[in-house]
Amino acid sequence: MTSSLKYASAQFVTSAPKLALCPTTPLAEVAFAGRSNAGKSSAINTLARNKSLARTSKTPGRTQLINFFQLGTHPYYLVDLPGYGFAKVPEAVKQKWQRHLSEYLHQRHQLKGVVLVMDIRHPLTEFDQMMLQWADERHLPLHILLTKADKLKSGAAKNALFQVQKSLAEAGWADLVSVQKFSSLKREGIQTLEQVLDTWLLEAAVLEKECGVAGDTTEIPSGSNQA
Ligand SMILES: Nc1nc2c(ncn2[C@@H]2O[C@H](COP(=O)(O)OP(=O)(O)O)[C@@H](O)[C@H]2O)c(=O)[nH]1
Ligand SMILES: [Mg+2]
Repeated sequence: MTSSLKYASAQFVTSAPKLALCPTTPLAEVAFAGRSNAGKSSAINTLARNKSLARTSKTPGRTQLINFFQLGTHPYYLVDLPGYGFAKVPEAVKQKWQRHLSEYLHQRHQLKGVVLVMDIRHPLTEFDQMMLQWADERHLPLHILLTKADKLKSGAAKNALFQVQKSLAEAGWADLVSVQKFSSLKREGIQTLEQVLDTWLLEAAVLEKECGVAGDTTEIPSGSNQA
């Protein structure tokens, strides 16, 4: 199935260091969160079919801004959040970032869902669990990308997926959280991800239309596949 939204048309719009400076436009957005170096920016680039859109880095912790990418002229943003969990940063800076991230996730009303990116070889870290907790507190849907799946043999990757699903079920997260394998290198899993984002963003558009949110006069793209 092809996607209704034009992810390949994503373009950089702006960066913000914290919630108070994020764009105030009424666009619906989905945020990519995860440990530093997990593969967030690469996943956005893979989705956008543009290797140089979001800056990727071999040096963890360099991106400390919230980066907004708009889908062409559609009223939607993909948001690249700063990574957490990198070691070489003073504790005070880590605390500050954790606060900014928490504020964004708890209070950003344009946020319709979180894509939590994890290295398939190191899933469900303590920070990842905190993100799950924060999303749950707001009843936000969350989709886990187990990325760098190309680093494991097929059987081991399937097993990693199964183990994460099992842990989510045991922790009572299974209802609100979905999970898939992904590889930016092999471009594996793009369609599954697009379907999830389509659902979140197009549902948000329908709800806003029905509720008559001021300022949003944008058409919902035709051929949308929401239920
Ligand atoms: N093999 C492989 N490497 C990846 C994949 N995704 C990202 N990387 C590499 O992992 C490093 C960190 O990626 P980046 O997207 O910058 O991570 P971020 O800090 O979460 O935004 C870079 O060297 C990427 O080339 C993947 O799917 N497969
Ligand atoms: Mg990045």
